[in-house]
Amino acid sequence: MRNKRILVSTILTLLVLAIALTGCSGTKNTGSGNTGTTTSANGQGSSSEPVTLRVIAVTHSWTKDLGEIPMFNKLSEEIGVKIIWEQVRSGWDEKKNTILASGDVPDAFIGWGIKDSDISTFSNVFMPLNDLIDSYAPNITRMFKEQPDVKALATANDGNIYGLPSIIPHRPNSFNIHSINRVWLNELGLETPTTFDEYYNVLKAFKEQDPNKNNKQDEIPFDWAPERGLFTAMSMIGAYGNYAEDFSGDWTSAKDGKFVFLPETEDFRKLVSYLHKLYSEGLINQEVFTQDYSQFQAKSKDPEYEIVGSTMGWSLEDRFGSVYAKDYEVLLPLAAEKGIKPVWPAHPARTKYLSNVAQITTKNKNPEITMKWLDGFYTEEMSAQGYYGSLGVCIEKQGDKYVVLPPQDGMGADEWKWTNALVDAGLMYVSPELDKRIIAPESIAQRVAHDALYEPYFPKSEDILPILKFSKDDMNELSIIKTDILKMVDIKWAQWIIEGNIDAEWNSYLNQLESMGLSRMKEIYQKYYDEYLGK
Ligand SMILES: [Ca+2]
Repeated sequence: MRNKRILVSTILTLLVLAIALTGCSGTKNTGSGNTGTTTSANGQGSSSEPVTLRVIAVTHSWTKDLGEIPMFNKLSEEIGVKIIWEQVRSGWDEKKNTILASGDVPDAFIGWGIKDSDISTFSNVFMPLNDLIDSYAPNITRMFKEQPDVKALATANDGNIYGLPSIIPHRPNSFNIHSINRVWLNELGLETPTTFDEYYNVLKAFKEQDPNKNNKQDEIPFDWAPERGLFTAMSMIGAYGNYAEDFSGDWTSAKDGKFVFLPETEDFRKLVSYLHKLYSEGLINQEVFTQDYSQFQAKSKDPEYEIVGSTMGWSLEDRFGSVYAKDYEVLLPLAAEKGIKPVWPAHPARTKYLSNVAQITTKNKNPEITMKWLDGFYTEEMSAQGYYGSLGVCIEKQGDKYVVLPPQDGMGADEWKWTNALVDAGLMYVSPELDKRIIAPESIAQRVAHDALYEPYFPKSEDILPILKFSKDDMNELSIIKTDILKMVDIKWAQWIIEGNIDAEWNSYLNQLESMGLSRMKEIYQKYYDEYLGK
């Protein structure tokens, strides 16, 4: 599994890859069922036949057939298009290159399918959208005017916009939460740990003292998500007081305006040594590197007993389900030693902005109406539904407010929204002003409150690596170097935590990174970072 590359630009990307590993069902097709007459709103004359568009949508595995989601059907009807959805819930990475290389591409992509690197590799497939936006997209134009930084994020190095961005509601600054079982701490009479040594002692007690009281040593003291990504123990590298990962999935960071590659730092070496000690004593899930994302999620929601003591993840509810979640609490950042002020990763631009949520292909014979349709997602009313789901089902208008309704069908709030909306794969513009008028459900309000607990530990802005936009050539070069380097980092990260021996191998590992192009990689990053800083 480690050969799977994770290029995470957003939480969505991580999740879709995680889901891809679960081997869920593949492509589904659904007609929108939205036939009948349309108005001339499409600008194509008064034709009664809607324009048919073939759209590949790469979504979360929980998302229902898009043709069954009321807000999307309403939009299609208003614009005068009939969407033939090809919805991909897993395995997209394996299909993507074949589709892009074959030339048999759809009229448009939406969701998580396409990244900057795909656009530069298959540049003849994607249409520059700048003129179409100017002429046919008043809502997107408004977003760009009000939020110029999101326009900058969407603009490629050649000045063109190939993929549309989004701004989503109710976002914390940090993706990751470190959690601990409060009931177990109470049961065993333990203090909340604040240092690595204290954490070790707590995990040991969790393992040995049967805190879930079933007379079995079934406790998993500490667990994190498989693969490089958002919810791993790499977030603990801030325990040494220096670095915070940037949540790119590439384990990159910054310090005082300088690019940093975390896996070559002393802090990485020390963190891995510490984690090896925990692993070798059975305090870390022994399957942490071989489990897939759904197994990781299933362990913390074991229907019989709480078995996970401490873990990483998006939220308490997401990790433990609504019943167990109340037994857990946020664990504030641990210090490697007493006296160190730890850092916890945060990256507001990555948590609040999405890039590349939609593209139009050069094969599309109706780009104007396609752009009108895409722009329709960015109206206030569609944007208010974009994250939580359709009006009347998931959200209710009360005056100028949009109130998120409770989940149905026995689902938690997360599952309910992922089922009924594109969420982090969606097209929307939630302005700061609209954000306040969308009234969050309790679980989301709680997630934002938990984020605030970490705020005193967030890195200063000079220590957050911004989202950089590389030229095609530099991106291609970076991509080749990073493929080799990250493959080796993945192998050594797992191997050293399981087997130890990092100190003996450290220098030869650094030499290997160097021979794979580490200096050149850092040079490219620094060049764009300097440009970003206006140096
Ligand atoms: Ca037990």
